[in-house]
Amino acid sequence: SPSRMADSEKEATEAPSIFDKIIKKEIPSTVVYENDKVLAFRDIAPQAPTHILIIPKVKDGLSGLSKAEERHVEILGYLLYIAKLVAKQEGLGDGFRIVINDGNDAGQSVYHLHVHLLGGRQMNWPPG
Ligand code: DGP
Repeated sequence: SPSRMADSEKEATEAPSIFDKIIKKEIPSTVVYENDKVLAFRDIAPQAPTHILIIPKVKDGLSGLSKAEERHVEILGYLLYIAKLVAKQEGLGDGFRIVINDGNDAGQSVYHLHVHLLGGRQMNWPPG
């Protein structure tokens, strides 16, 4: 739990990322959905015809899913619900994929929790 984390680890989970600047509109992005809790915007390096990132506006220590605590349960569920709404908005009636990369082995590059929504083509399994 955060109370057991070393100060350096707490710093890492709270460190700002490029997504803070996207939330504050200091960096432009193509927003497809927004409310007081979440922001959904197009990925800068799309891996499918539709590739959207859905993020919580308040990070609250969620640098990645591995940092989730019980207090995050509501926002975690909400992110998936918004992913479903955005999938519908994007016309992904034939299917879509949700991805959360966590940590080095998954190739996570931005340490602010984000749900990838991918669609518009046939997805492969297993993923790379
Ligand atoms: P991940 O590898 O799971 O941490 O995904 C991070 C994603 O964020 C990656 O697919 C590229 C995207 N990304 C990084 N910087 C920016 C940016 O400045 N704008 C947008 N729209 N997407 C970004």
